[in-house]
Amino acid sequence: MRPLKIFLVNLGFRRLPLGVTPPLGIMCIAAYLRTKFNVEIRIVNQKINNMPNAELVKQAKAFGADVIGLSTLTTNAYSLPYVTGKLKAALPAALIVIGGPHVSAYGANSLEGNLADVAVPYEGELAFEEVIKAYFGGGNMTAVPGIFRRTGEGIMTNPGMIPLVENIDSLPFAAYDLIDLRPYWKVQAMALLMRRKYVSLFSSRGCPFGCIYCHRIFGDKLRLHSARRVVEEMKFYIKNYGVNDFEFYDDIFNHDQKRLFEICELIGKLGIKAGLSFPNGLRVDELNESSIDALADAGTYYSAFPLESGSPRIQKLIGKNLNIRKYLENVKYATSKKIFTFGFVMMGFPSETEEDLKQTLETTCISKLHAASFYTLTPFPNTKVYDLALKKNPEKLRSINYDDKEYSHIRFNMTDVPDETLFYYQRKANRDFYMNPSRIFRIIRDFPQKRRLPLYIPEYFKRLSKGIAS
Ligand code: B12
Ligand code: SF4
Repeated sequence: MRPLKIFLVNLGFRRLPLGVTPPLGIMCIAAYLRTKFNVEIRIVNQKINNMPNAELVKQAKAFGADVIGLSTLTTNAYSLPYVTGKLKAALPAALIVIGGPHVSAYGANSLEGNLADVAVPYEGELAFEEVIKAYFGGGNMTAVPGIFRRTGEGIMTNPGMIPLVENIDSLPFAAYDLIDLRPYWKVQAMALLMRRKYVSLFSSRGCPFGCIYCHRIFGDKLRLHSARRVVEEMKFYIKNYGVNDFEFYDDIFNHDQKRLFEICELIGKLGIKAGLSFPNGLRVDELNESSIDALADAGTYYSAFPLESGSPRIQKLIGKNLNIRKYLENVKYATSKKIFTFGFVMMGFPSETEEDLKQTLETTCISKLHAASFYTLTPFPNTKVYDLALKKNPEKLRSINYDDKEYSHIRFNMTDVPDETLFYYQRKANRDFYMNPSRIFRIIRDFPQKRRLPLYIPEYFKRLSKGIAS
């Protein structure tokens, strides 16, 4: 029997100054499906070369896809009507499945306005396997729990929860062999770095915290790869791709301290000078001097240090409940270990007051962070903050256009203060935080790619004028 042809796409375009990362979601799906079926898989990451939608469709047709899997964030989902429409016309017999964070956010609504057949929210491996079995193996599509289906009677939701992989060590390594890594080494990754040979890794799934702005794609139970498995995977990439630099995208890499120490110890035994970065952040108040030492000794040179808010009231409201004192201590210590510390800060929460904004500004300015981004809250559907904003500010919420939005250019105001006040504090934060000779000195001293620093100047000026010019 000929192999089933599966065409997997990471949708969306790369807009400067954003980076582009290996499409781990569809690479994990591909690696898993090929252990289950006789398949030929093609992976396309539209973001790496900004491949036009029409070209995407042409390639799927030339490949002769039986199944098309489209992975999308909400910001990229505006392509779905065009892409699924053209794919249906070009390959009428193919099964079109959509998945990824957008489906987790929009649920059954993710099938509205496009021609996809099935939508899979949350973790994809087991559900996609079941969908393929049902469609091609004479099974029953109504029996796959938690998915959304287009039927003659409309869009249906299957009862039950998407099945999750219990022991994630049983999953194969992401299918790096199905992408060409070289273009990724030339462009900015998730860390603000480029031109380095790296791979991206996910060493855990799920998160036990409950921040109100987050979807928690992988559920609320933390499932960990064992330390041994994490380092085996690193060894595999070192051997097969000649890399020694690793970007971890975990939601909460350091929650299990014992594992953190084990991983760092095993990395120490690899006999190479590894570079580690955590551009999606660490839970900073769960660090301490020993774990920071272990991370630094294992090669950590860059990490996001998410603060979100310097106001204890807002910390409580958003369910992050970060211990701000510990945050500041750990940032200081990590910075003293020459780890480049990048703060994530959000402004614009529902009910946020001028006093809260001031506290956030002051906390970031007294911190030893090297750099920080002051984002504006974007409430995504299927999060608690969305529901909160819907109650307080329904008109503003309905006017949000998510298409192609980028981190720092978003300007929604869900607070109780006027736009002028919110954006004044964002501009002031950018000004006061960076116009600090000691910080500028530390940035120049510790940024891993000093020659790139001038490239950030235009972006910095854009942020300084946020709310005035844009
Ligand atoms: C790396 C990353 C990025 C990369 C690009 C990622 C990409 N896919 O293109 C960069 C740095 C560019 C980025 C940018 C942004 N990101 Co981002 N990012 C991440 C991060 C940290 C890791 C993604 C990852 O590799 N995950 C690991 C893989 C294994 O998981 P996965 O992709 O979700 O795939 C699994 C399932 O979703 C599912 N699945 C995925 N695809 C498919 C396809 C099919 C057919 C099926 C059946 C299943 C399926 O199965 C997979 C395996 O179980 C996540 C956080 C997270 N926890 O995932 C946020 C996350 C994806 N980002 C998010 C956001 C909000 C953004 C921004 C919009 C931020 C902003 N305000 O500017 C921008 C988007 C800008 C743009 N215009 O594109 C949100 C998405 C919310 C949403 N509703 O879309 C996330 C989930 C963070 C969060 N907790 O809210 N991001
Ligand atoms: S710690 Fe991160 S992954 Fe966990 S709920 Fe908060 S934002 Fe989401």
